[in-house]
Amino acid sequence: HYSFFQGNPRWPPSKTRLTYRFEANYPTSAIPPVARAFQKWDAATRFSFAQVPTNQFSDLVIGFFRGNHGDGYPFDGRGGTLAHAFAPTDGRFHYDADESWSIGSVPGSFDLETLALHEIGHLLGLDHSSVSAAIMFPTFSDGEVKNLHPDDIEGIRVLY
Ligand code: TQI
Ligand code: CA
Ligand code: ZN
Ligand code: ZN
Repeated sequence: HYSFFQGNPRWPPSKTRLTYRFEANYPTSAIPPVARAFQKWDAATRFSFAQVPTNQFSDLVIGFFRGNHGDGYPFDGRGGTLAHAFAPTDGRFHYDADESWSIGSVPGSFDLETLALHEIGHLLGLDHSSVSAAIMFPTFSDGEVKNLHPDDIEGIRVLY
């Protein structure tokens, strides 16, 4: 079953359009899988998402960082934490640049789109789920590709 963060933080109900941009040194190969993840959340919720240029204001900001990168949650090299995102309405979503990233299922690598689906869930206000097929379930392996599950969609619909 889905869950929310302490105090149910969420985007203001009037805010249905959320913009996102990439920051700093991101691989351009990450743009299409991240865009697909936003499209899937877009189709399943009241939100619409639009990418804006790197130098413009946006609600959500996506970056690739290694080690200590100034937000108090240092990455840990290969293994361990893969990515993190903050609860509403912070908007920051970081990938660990030291991980091996892939597009689709590649043993030993992590699928950029599946990670984005999970971290966008956090950006929107979902915490972890007890449903093993849910994107918000707290276990994820290399080579695994997952999709949004009715439990994730129900969680977002209840929150908003
Ligand atoms: N990163 C953790 C995660 O995204 C970071 C984290 C732990 C977190 N608790 C949180 C972020 C609460 C926001 C709110 O869950 S991770 C998984 C999972 C990670 C973990 O790199 O360990 C997935 C990334 F859920 F399988 F454990 C993606 Cl799917
Ligand atoms: Ca790591
Ligand atoms: Zn970070
Ligand atoms: Zn998580």
